[in-house]
Amino acid sequence: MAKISTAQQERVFAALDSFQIEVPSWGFANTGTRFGKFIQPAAATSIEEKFADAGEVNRLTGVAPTIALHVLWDLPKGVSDVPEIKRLEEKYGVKSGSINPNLFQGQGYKFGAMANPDPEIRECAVQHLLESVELAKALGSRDISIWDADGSNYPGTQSIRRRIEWTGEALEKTHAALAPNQRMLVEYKPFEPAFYHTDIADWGMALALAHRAGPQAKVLVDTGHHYAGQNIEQIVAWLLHLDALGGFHFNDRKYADDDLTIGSIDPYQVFRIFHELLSDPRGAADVAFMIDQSHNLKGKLEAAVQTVVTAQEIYARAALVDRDLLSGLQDKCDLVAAEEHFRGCFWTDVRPIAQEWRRSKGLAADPLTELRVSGYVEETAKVRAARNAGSVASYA
Ligand code: AFD
Ligand code: MN
Ligand code: MN
Repeated sequence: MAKISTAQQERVFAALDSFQIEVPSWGFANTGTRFGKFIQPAAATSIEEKFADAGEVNRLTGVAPTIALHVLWDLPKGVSDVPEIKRLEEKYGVKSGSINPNLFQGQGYKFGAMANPDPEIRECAVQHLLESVELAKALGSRDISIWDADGSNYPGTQSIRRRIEWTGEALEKTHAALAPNQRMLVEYKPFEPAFYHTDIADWGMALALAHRAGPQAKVLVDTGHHYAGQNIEQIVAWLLHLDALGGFHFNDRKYADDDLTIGSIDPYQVFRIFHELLSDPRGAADVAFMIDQSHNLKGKLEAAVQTVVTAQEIYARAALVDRDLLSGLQDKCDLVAAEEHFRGCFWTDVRPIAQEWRRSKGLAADPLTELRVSGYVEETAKVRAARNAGSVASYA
């Protein structure tokens, strides 16, 4: 393997200096699949414990200073929860990040939320979105990250066209409430929980809805929300080209929206996505990196640290690419030389450089090992085990 040049080392350090990724509050609590949950003794059982765990991930990695919050799960009392959240931010050293409305759990949303045929239900959804915007303002959060679970399960049971209009209206009203420094991220997902059509099924629908909503609306790419074989880095390139990319929910998938650890199935795809970002002439500075994973089998904290470190190190590999050299080889159609440089960077072990960067920042060189020797998980399990034992039993 080619030795890493000084220029490459400098690019990697610069990339690691700019790299930040947001952890999801729901990644620390017990979650499961539709077949049940396997309760973890050390899982977070309160918003304070979620902040504590997020704080530990940031203490170990130094690159995860914000936590994504889910409105109903983390802020059940709305704005009256804000003082407590501010206290937790101070205590654990992590700030509130993106605010995630919940338009998928309410019983009234059985046939949809923003696109429910009943105008009263649609209005409830809009009110929830507007409350979420106000919550974000009170917390100083820039992004309201909207995942629309609406759709239908059988052909002919709903009007796709009328639902487009209803969805557009709701997002337009939400956009109108944004503060000048806020953004609305429109997430797309081709299926689940709706299994015939999803109202926002792909990047084109999300883009059209974002354009209709207004200039502060952008598209959110959840890497698990694509059909098998889709070229996600091409979607990323298009959204960057259109200045329409708001951010990512990172995870990996083998079959569906599996929310597996980033890079665990296809790390080369993550590298190709990061290459598009690092190649963006505008620097892709405003593209939010968020994790959307909630591990059922791995330990919550271990998986969170592993995820952050994996994302960081694949980003470092993408920073190895000499984009001027690559561009020249592309112009000459020197295919093998271009590919050898590109994939050679992917295959380069950047862990030594990453460890050197961490030491230069006073961080543990190997956060995962540091977590394991810290005893944090064992200590929290002692405190939380009883509460977790009382949680919903796993599928019998
Ligand atoms: C689920 C959905 C979607 C959403 C997330 C948080 O598939 O990705 O962003 O929950 O609400 O993963
Ligand atoms: Mn997501
Ligand atoms: Mn998802």
